[in-house]
Amino acid sequence: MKKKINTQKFKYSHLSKDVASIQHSLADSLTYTIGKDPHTSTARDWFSAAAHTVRNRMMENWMETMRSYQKEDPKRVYYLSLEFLIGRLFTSSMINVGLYEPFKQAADEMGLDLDELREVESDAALGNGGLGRLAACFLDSLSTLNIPAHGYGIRYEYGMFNQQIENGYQVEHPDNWLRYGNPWEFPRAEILFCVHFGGRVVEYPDEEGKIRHHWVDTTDVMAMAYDTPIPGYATSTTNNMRLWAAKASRDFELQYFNEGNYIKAVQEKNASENLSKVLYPNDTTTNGKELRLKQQFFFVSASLQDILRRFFRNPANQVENLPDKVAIQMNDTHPAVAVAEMMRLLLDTHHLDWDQAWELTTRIFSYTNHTLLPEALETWPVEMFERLLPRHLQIIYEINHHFIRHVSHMFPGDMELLKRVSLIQEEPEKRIRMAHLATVGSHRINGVARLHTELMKSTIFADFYRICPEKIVNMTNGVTPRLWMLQANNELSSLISSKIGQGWITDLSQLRQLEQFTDDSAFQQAFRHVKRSKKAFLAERVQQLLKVELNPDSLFDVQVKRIHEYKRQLLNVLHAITRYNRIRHNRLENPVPRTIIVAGKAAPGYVTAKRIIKLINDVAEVVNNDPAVRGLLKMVFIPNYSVSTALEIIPAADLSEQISTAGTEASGTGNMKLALNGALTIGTLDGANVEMREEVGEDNFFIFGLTAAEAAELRRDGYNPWDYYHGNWELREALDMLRDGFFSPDELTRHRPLFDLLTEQGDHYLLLADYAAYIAMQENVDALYREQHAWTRKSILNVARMGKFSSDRTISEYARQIWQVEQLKT
Ligand code: 26Q
Repeated sequence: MKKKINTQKFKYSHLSKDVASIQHSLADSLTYTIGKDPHTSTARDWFSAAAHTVRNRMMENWMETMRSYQKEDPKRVYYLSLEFLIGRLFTSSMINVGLYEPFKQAADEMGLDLDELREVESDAALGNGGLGRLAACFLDSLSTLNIPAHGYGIRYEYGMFNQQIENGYQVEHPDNWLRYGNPWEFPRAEILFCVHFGGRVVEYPDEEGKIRHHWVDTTDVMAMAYDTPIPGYATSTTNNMRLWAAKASRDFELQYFNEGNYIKAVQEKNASENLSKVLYPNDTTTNGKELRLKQQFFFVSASLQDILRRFFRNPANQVENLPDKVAIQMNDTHPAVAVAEMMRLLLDTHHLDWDQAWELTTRIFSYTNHTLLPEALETWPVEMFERLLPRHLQIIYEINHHFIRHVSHMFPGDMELLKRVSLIQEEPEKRIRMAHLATVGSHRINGVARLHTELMKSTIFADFYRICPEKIVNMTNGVTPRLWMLQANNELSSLISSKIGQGWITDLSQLRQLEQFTDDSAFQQAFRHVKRSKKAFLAERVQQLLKVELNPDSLFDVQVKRIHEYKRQLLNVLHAITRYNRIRHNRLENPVPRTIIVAGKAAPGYVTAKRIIKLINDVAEVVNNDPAVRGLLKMVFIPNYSVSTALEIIPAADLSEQISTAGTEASGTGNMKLALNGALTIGTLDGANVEMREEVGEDNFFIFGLTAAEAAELRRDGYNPWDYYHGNWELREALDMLRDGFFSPDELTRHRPLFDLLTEQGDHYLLLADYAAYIAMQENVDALYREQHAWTRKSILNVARMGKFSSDRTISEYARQIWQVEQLKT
């Protein structure tokens, strides 16, 4: 802008949050922004008007927050994540900015059905599962705690695929979530960074004769920012989530002239914009696709340029003070190339010497590990790096050189150790180990639950733990109570607030005050009433969707999470089959009606996971249609598990299935969401289950099965699943039904591969070893459920004692122990 703005003349109307003002805005938005009159408006038009009405009421706080950050220039946290599993923002935003009640009234008075409107919004499903949802919960907590923070990620045009079940099989459909526009994002066409790929490195001596490096002849892609405001709960702090979209660079246009090949140039332009096209839908096995590495570097490069630009905007900031103003958290190894990119910027652009650049880099970065599974550890072929990021490869080699020298001084002569910790894996082909790069380049690395962190120290990071024990710390996960209680379960939240006030919403440890009502029969009754109504609502949904009738008085037994062998949905199925056999052969004394609910997506290339989905649907089909079951058992697979469906399923659960093989689930967060909504947990001593049991008390938790140590020992000593097969006739009966096609009369061999997996192929996740203990514990579950009071008592105690698992607590720990950032006063 050439002319200076006369701020005297710059006056916007302050938007208040009373009912009349909301109604006025709705009318204005519909008329002036949407361009519709109320008689021809569709639900989507009204949703858009409503979203704009809410969004407008976040703008002042957002701008004020950004202004104050710029003015005060506090130390900031940058959360780098390839995934943000946000879900819908309409209700969350209203809750956080205090608009929920007046908006409801405003809508009611106008004859608008708020429930219908909110269903119009697409989920922002920019994540696979736990890791992506954790990032979204963290953003909510960062704003709520008034911590200066920025989320950085990719604006995928297509998020997590939509799952349809056709004939019992998973079919993936693209998630075109932006089709009708996204009311929460602000495109920032002027915030544009150039990201380089390919080319080559040239060395040249500078004026002082020092060797410098130029990365030249690159192919460039532009990164354009899209900003989404993230309001905290009951605070004015509104942080920013900045997602990058790929845009072709002008180079592609110039090529039209140079090469005279218009069509080819447009094709290449298109190809470069493919970078941010789609989220990779695998959550465990890393797939070594080049496009994925490009996505990683694309968002890392743009984010670091943005971070440094902001830092240098304050003339008082000098490069050596970077760690006083910048803390960067890497969500798993997906952004780990940031370590090399930061080094490149400090060395090649800011001309620091190696030691200083390295010291700054390690003080800035920290890394969160989310898995111990070896197949999930990211590595990239050196050859691919050389082609796409030749300068970064040089830098990684140099980092490795310095690190290996350091280790060899600490542990002279231990060549095996050097091989194990090297950033480069040599066999069978040369690959870069991203977890090693992230670890060496960070001052702190953390696990996501106590057991997980201890296993990091004793297994995959054992060598690093010897080299620098103080680097590995624990940050037990948490979830935001604003989404997973207030929004998911308004009824439960109101009941709680009526007893202990609203302090628990931002200080979840206050839930402990509920303990005094555990045996209060009026409270028990109200508590049960909430659960019953949530179950009835879910039953209605399932009826509409699947045409299966659920009995809301049966025990709702819920397993919702990605489908994976280690999470052992198959163990759940073995229990379902066993229960079915007991019912139809009248082997149950005092049967408790049960509804087994499963939901979750399988990675599209994960054949076994997809077979498990088909099996669940096949078993459900048989069980739900066998008159011998007499209403004592139902089984449903709810399609397309997502944040939105989670909000409907989780509050309706009586029992939470957390049954991974001990030592495999890093933390789990669904376990926390379910317990906070009053479900009792049946689970193994895995991930955060261990700490949940510690909090709620072992009498209030159904723990079964091998411990992580026992599981490791059993495998080491030679595990033979056939021993369990032959040693337990009910297990054998259930497995034989799979083998013989009992549940697949139209194709008798369909479930053979799953039978084989659990027998001949060694049952890697020890399902057969845990089967008997699991079945026995399910009998205890039934026994307790028969005693309504005893069950409700434990359910209340679970809610009361889950306060530790708020993401506010988690974020406070990161802020103090890793980032050293302060909560701002508001
Ligand atoms: C990596 C490379 C290429 C393509 C995809 C990926 C990829 C993507 C997503 C690898 C892993 C993920 C997601 C992992 C994840 O969700 N882990 C879960 O993180 C939760 C939050 O810490 C934990 O609670 C869960 O235990 C853990 O499984």
